[in-house]
Amino acid sequence: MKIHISKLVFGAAILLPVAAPAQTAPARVKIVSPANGATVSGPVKVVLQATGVEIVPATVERPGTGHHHLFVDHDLTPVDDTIPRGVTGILHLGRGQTEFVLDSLKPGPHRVIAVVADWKHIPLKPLVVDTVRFTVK
Ligand SMILES: [Cu+2]
Repeated sequence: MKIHISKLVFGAAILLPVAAPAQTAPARVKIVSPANGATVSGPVKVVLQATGVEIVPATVERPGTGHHHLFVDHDLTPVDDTIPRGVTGILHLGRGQTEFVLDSLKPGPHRVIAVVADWKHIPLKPLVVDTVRFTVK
């Protein structure tokens, strides 16, 4: 058993230098749930997965980081501008959350767009975005 664990640790150590250049790989975001095209019951938990960018609270001013935003049945705002606050359908996950529960979606079709933006709430470039469409029954 001990041999197994040390082998695993050794393996991880070897992988680290290979994984490090991921910083320069293009950042991506994926809405893991709900699945595109799914029919779901409310409340709807949106689960986000980002790669190539560190998801942090909006208060962290550091390159290579950002926080999630959800556009719920709302078109994207201009990508060179600050994502507005206090707008129905636009959510800042400003504490660095990677999940958010939408508890007031009416039955019917919906669209959620996820965008990662920096501490100034300006979308990262190139744009880090994903879209799902789903139906609440
Ligand atoms: Cu924001």
